Amino acid sequence: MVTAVCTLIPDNNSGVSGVVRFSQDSENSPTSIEAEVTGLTPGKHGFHVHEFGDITEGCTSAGSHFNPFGKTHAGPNDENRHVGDLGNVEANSDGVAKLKTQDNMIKLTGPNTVIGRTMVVHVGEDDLGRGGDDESLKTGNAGGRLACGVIGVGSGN
Ligand SMILES: [Cu+2]
Ligand SMILES: [Zn+2]
Repeated sequence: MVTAVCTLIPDNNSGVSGVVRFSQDSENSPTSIEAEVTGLTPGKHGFHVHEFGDITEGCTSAGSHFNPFGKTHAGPNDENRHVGDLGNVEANSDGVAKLKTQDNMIKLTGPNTVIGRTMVVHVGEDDLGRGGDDESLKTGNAGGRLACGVIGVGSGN
């Protein structure tokens, strides 16, 4: 089993933080993802793996959605999507979002591992590529970046 972990750190004093944990039994098995994010406004917030493990200029320097196969933006259940497209987390009235899912495109081993890349939580809801405009097919119109963190090797390996 391979595990990975990401501590989400607030960008521009957003007050949003969290932890994301990943585990994958073997190279071809789905990756389990568990996230808890706090300090959000209630509702949906875009949640993606971005390309670079670079947060030197805050979450902006993490670049675009991780997209090693050159696809357009979509949702986690779509076959054609960015690898990093995990859709949304949804915060309750206390501003806490919990996500527990499995994903077949997120890998923790091999050339397209997400370890060393960055998780980002957004201000707005990801429209999953169904917004009907160009931006929807790039970013899902999820808006600015509230928190991010580089995905690192987990202690459970
Ligand atoms: Cu994003
Ligand atoms: Zn995307």
